[in-house]
Amino acid sequence: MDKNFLWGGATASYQCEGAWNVDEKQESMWDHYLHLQELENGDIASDHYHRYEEDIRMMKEGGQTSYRFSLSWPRIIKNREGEVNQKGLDFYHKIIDTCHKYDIEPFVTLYHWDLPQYWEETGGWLNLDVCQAFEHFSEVCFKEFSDKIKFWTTFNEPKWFIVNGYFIGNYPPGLQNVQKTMIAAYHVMYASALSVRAFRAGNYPGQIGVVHSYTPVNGVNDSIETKIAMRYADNYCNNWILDTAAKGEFPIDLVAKLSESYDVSFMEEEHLSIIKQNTVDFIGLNYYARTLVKPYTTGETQLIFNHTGKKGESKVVIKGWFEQVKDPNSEFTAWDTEIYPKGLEDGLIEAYERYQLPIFVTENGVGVREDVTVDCVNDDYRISFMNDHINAIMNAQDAGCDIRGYYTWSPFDLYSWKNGCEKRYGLVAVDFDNNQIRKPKKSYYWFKEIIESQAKL
Ligand code: BGP
Repeated sequence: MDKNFLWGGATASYQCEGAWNVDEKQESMWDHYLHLQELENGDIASDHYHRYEEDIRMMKEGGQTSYRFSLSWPRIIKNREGEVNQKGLDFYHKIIDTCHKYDIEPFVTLYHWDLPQYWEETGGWLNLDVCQAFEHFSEVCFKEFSDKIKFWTTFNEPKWFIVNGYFIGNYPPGLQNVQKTMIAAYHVMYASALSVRAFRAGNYPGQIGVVHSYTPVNGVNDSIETKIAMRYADNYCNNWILDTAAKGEFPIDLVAKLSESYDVSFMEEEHLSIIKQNTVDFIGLNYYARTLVKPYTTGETQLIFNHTGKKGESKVVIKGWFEQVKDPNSEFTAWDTEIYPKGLEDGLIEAYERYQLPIFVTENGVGVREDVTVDCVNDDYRISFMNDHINAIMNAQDAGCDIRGYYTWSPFDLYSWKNGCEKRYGLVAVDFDNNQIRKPKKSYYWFKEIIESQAKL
């Protein structure tokens, strides 16, 4: 690996900070939704708000060279008028300064799903005004932090929060409406371009990208029908984010297909030209698994997401488009995620060929139930998972891809959206029931050795 290759872990404000109503932080759509539904929430999470120093120090002691985290919009902006909360800015200055103190490169996400509830109340991502509000929030952050930050990203995983929030309905705002899914998706990609435009206009140092939940698509066979299903799946899973952010255009065949049944008049020339002119400098790919598809044959659209950790619950069928299938030869986690490192290698090669932009693997990890009361969690499964995925990255680099970093999800245990805290990804165990005690797992030491051995090459 190149000497400048970044090795680290990724988190999201809502999933780790806690302190949900401290220091004038406003309510986010997730606070509101989970409180209303009386579900396990991130009110305290890993209490990173108060323990960030310890967490970042442990990253350093674990050999890591970068920390990917998100800025909470409702912590920084107080209201729809755009008033800034100095205490919110101060908190992120402390995070960033602590990173620099430990020689850790901060890698910033502007939006990791915690929309201020005061915007959700006006329609959230269905409201075009929210795009301008996001541009304002971005500008506040660029002005405040850009002398300390080299790597920015606009959105984390547009596909995941839009599809879950507007199509499946298992995330806030809990809608199941295709027309609204399209509008929200479009607004998010437009907002991302506005943020890139503000970044360029301010001539800030550093680079800006977007982060995508990448699921490279494979087919069950080589038939024409399967190839068509694969194209539908690729448009649905990947292209509307990556093509739009990296090439400045929505996939033409996707728009044509959707316009047969839905109203696409919200796509205005002025927005499209802003999207066209404001593409990203790099792409961040979060990789957990691929999507294996067969042609759609029969039945209604069905999207079931496994939040219980009981194997076999999930299902993805998009009527007329494709059906996701499970490879009988693969291993799956209790939450139905396929373990398939080869998908990362193939996917990186495909993405690099297609976009010719530097790539960061911005998330990769495995979620499991673990007993964290022991001295050191023996997570050999995580070691083997990470090892195979890091090898996949090396293979892709050998094939000529420009890959600049690897972030595991996550450097320490966090709250997992709708799954609660029992689905653990961390290299450091957090005992949520016992004073938030942190203890490195076996994988933490293993990762340190990998990073150090790479640095010696
Ligand atoms: C990604 C998100 C993260 C994180 C991770 C694990 O999609 O960017 O926020 O949560 O997946 O997912 P989960 O917590 O649902 O298992």
